[in-house]
Amino acid sequence: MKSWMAVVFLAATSSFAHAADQAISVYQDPNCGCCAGWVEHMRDAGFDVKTTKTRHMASIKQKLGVPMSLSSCHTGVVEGTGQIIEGHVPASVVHKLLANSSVKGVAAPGMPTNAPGMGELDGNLITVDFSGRQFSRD
Ligand SMILES: [Cu+2]
Repeated sequence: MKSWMAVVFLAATSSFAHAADQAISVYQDPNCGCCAGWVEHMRDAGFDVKTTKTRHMASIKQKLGVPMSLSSCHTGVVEGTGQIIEGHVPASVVHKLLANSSVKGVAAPGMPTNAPGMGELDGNLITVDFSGRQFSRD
């Protein structure tokens, strides 16, 4: 009986942790159409995305520690871990980020046309961590 209860408890806590990992707050400019495209991509992949429209993206990025040189149109914060997602980062790369808590954030700098919300992945989309090192290629 006791071990059965322990199993139920573990299952409940791990699914709770999973849900928190999947919650992302996204800040975007009100006029950004491709931002909405990326949010849809993330929701399709099972992430729970909350969006905030704001005209103060530059100060938000600064506050969250996004390097100016890596900035894109929208900025996401993983609620469970505090990790940052800058721009049109594929959902598969966000999973890779979540698996490595030592990485503070990952960016798809600028507005790459071969990224989710912009266009089709072509195998050449490079994302970088916040020190500018390559994190993924898709
Ligand atoms: Cu964009």
